Amino acid sequence: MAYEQLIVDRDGPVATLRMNNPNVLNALSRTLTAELMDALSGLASDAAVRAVVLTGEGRGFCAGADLGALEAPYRRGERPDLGGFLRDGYNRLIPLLTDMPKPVVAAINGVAAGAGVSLALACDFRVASEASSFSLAFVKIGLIPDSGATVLLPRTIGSARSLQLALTGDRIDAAEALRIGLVTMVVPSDALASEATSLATRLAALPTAAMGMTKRLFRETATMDLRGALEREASAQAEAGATEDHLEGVLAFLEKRPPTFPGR
Ligand code: LHQ
Repeated sequence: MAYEQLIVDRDGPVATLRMNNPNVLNALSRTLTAELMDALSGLASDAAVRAVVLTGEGRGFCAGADLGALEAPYRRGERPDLGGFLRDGYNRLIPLLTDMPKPVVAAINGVAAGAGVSLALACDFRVASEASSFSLAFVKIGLIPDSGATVLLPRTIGSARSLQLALTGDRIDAAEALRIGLVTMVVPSDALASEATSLATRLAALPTAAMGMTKRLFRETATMDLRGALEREASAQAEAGATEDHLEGVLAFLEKRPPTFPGR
């Protein structure tokens, strides 16, 4: 399907989504938000896709909410309901990434600000280019971190550093993002696409069903006590144990050959 502000590429089992609103550093317009939701919903149910890459065109990854859209109503003296805006938009978008039943790699090509940081946090892997930077810019316009940032950021880098970034809105560079664990890999800008694709390609050959269940377990057990988590693990392991991937993994090990996982 052709989109206005999103490019979708398929290379075998890897799908790459490129946000394409570069004049505003891929700020999340209503169009881009709707297109991301449509594309991610399709990829979630497409068994032929076994890993997803999310990146941006131009020098931005994503500058967060499209503030241009607020200009007309604010100048007219209107105050749109931002809670409703979130519930209709980003609150539906973010779970499409976190709950994607296959791995999602953020290839952070440039600046990520506001909800753009949240988008990156909702992905499973964050590979950043040396040109990337990060700002929880919400506070600079009198807002609170949204789109899951209040949960996903402290879960990723701890609450003290999260609060510092959230309260100051300070922009940090790729090296600092790596140091504090906000991203897991920093590569030269011209190597970003190939590094992210090769990671996604490697992930796409692994047991997809077990990875989807692992993501689900990490989400569910985050708020559980140990005994509850042990029980959830047991029922998920029963599901994983019934997959073709599990059978192939065990047989390949016993036969001393590399496994070929069908992804189910
Ligand atoms: C933009 C944007 C942008 C429109 C750059 N929108 N045009 C918010 C509101 C409502 C409901 C609920 O949720 C939220 C969640 C949020 O995401 S709040 C946070 C929103 N984002 C921001 O506040 C970030 C605003 N942008 C910036 O602070 C800077 O642009 C950053 C730090 C991202 C990049 O700085 P520079 O590298 O110096 O680039 P620039 O500022 O020159 O931007 C380039 C162009 O992109 C420029 O347009 P122009 O026509 O002058 O070339 C900007 O106006 C436009 N742009 N972000 N979010």
